[in-house]
Amino acid sequence: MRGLDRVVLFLDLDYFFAQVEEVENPAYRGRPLVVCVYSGRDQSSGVVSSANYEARKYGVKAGMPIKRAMALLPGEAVYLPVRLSHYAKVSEEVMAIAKRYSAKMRVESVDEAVLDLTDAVGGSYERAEEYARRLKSEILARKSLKCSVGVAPNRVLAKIAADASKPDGLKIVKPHEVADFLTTQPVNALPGIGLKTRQRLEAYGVKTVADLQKVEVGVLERIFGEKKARYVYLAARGEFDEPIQERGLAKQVSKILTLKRNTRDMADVEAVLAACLSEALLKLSTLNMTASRVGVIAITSEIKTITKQVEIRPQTPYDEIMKTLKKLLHDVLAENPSVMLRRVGVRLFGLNPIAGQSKLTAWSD
Ligand code: DCP
Ligand code: CA
Ligand code: CA
Repeated sequence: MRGLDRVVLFLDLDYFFAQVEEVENPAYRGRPLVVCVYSGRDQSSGVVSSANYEARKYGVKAGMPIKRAMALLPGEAVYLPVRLSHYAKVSEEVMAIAKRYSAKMRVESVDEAVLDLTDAVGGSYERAEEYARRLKSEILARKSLKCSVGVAPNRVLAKIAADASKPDGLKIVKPHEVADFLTTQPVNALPGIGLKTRQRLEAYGVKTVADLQKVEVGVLERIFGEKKARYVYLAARGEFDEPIQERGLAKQVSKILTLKRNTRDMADVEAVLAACLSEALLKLSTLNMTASRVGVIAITSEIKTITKQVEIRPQTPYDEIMKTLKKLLHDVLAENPSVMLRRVGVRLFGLNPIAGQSKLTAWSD
């Protein structure tokens, strides 16, 4: 006898940080709104963390320098500083709502969760659709937040479905619909394939997932390396599957970003480092952990990795950690006078749970 069809639901909150600000400040509704990570160099240096759809109409997106966003946006636009611990709290509340739909849930990031609904809905996609609708309306009713939801036979497909349905979307991909749904998607619809990889694939004439399915494993291995090639091979066929389990306790959190160009200029690197720190701190606060060490990661134009770390007090404020990181990076550059930086990152380690608070990954009903 065949087992139940697997039913996986992926939840992604729409323009999350910006939406939280919009919901809590109704006066901003309808205006372009940008949540910013200020690097502290001057009043408007730093990067965009999240933009609402009004701002996106002008071409503003996450990761863009704030100055660039200001040049694109009209005068009525609203610029707000990130409030990471607040978004983490809102995130926890949303995740607590979602958790009631399935005990098999994993929080993937501050605004994403994946739920295995197979048992809860007895393998029925009709019931799964009802679940998804109820989940969306419950999050809207209780938190005033819109989200996009995908339901499909595995996590990768469910995430692609959620992304494809944004904003305020719901997309169900039943097992017999997988092949048609996938083939029409652009390659970068696959999680893990970003804009850079898309460009590399275009050089091989590969644009859609259908094209990607025709690429031989050997070629995939040359492009992606062995491990990722296996993922890409299976994901392109809708077959990459893994059980949905809660994660174990994290030992460290990190975030690395690629610089616009190879450089040794601190002014270029600072904003990117600030964005890395804010994402790393965000992950930390979603885990309800504190860090006792912080490190800078520098990856050179020759792909050599240099790291440097120091101890910090638990719950050291953002600005202070940023100062420490700048100093560490400054030392890295001084000790390696000829290197050019290609990527930089931030790592937080020596993690400990914050006492007395619930922890996302340890929830159960
Ligand atoms: N984020 C950030 N810097 C980035 C990307 C994201 O600070 N470069 C933060 C802000 C986002 C949140 O993480 O609100 C979630 O990231 P998403 O990529 O899901 O972006 P949004 O939720 O803002 O947009 P979407 O509606 O496309 O999901
Ligand atoms: Ca989102
Ligand atoms: Ca997301």
